[in-house]
Amino acid sequence: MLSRRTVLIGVLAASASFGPISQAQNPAGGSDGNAARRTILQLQRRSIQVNGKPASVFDIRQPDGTFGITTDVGKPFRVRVENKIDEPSLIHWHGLTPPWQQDGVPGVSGPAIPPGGTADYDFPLRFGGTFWMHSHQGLQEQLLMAAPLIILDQRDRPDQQEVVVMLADFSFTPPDQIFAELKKGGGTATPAVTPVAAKGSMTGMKAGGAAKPDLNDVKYDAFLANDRTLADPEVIKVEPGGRVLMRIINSSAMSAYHIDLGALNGELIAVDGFPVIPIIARNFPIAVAQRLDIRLRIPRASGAHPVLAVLEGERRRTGIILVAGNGPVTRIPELAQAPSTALALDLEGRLRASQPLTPRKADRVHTLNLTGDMAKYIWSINNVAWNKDVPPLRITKGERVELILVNQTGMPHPMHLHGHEFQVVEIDGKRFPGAVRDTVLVTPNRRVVIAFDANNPGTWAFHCHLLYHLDAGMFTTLQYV
Ligand SMILES: [Cu+2]
Repeated sequence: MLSRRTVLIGVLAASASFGPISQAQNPAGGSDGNAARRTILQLQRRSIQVNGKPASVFDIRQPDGTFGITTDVGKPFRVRVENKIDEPSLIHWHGLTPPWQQDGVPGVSGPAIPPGGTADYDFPLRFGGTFWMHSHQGLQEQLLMAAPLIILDQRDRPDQQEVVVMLADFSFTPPDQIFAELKKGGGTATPAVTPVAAKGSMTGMKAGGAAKPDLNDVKYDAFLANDRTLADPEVIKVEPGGRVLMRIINSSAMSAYHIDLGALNGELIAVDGFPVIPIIARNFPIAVAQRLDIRLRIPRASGAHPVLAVLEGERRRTGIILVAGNGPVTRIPELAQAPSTALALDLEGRLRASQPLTPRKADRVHTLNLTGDMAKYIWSINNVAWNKDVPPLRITKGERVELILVNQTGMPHPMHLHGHEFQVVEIDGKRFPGAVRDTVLVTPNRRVVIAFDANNPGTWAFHCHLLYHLDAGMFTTLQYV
């Protein structure tokens, strides 16, 4: 018996029987008693200014204007998504562990929400931290269909100000055109795309033999921090002598950065929402889809403290400015003095989870070679570009599973597992109790092993989070009951 006055669309009626997700033709309200307690998220269009020009992008916002969601651990994640754009969409709760039907991957966890439709979500939040949400439909993420998803827990202190920074890469070229140009290869590339085919073979070996990664194969028009460039950055007032928790979310489609704290020391306390034994530094790498929670102690003197994100391998950067007291805000050039390095695995090798998985021998191991053809822009796993006929990787409920990720390409790949947190347990043969997280970078010619417990049965995506690699086929699924 449906107690809610919800009209189910045929295709989703089946999934409704698995769990509380349903897709309604009538919007929130009516006699739906839960509707009042649901957080509404509206997918819509909005206009922003980039480099002085208007751009139409997507938006995920509550009716009161709140961007994304901030909630508390222990509360249910009770959300209704309303699709107010003129194309199908579906939102993935990146890093959360919902029942698989609510994971938001079209064609894997359920169908997309049609224009004008809604979908309901209701599941417990097992842990706190910095997460995010984004469309998993087509290339919508490139047009900023993403928002913060912050789950407060006992780590959040009343005496600390929280600052969320969403990093994004932006192009005036439509995403499908960017993708088409990437697939055409280097010869006819427009300014939006670097001639990838000319940059090196797929193994990353150039003439002369030195391995050098291929980076940044899309040339973006701008890099945004909270929708703004360094020409007109967000300026955030902070308390002199106060504590600030920076929640940095890399929602970029294709771009990784070095977070540059300038003269401030930052205390890295969590990655991808999960606590680590703190590491103090002024520079932290962040790959696509990853998050960094960094605590700052603001000096007592008045002053401006830029928090910058420098594109890997380049001088281009973005960021925000923290201002304490009456500190003057000076313009920060959009180009750093020198190009940064490519992201490496040094920090990953030093990170230690403060709440590691219980040590245990793996019951099942899958080796996943990250493969590709740079010239044709086909990206794959074990040389199979994903399609609906690819069988899921088999695992069994209750197992400790290890995935051996071997990057056989010349590009770095940030690999994301849905529905489970995992622990990094090995890099290039060296075992260690590394960070618990949901997205790990595997740089060219390196081998990274992750471990997780098969405790959330269903069909789950595992993929490279570079948007065009994902769309080109570096994607697979795991399945168990
Ligand atoms: Cu990739």
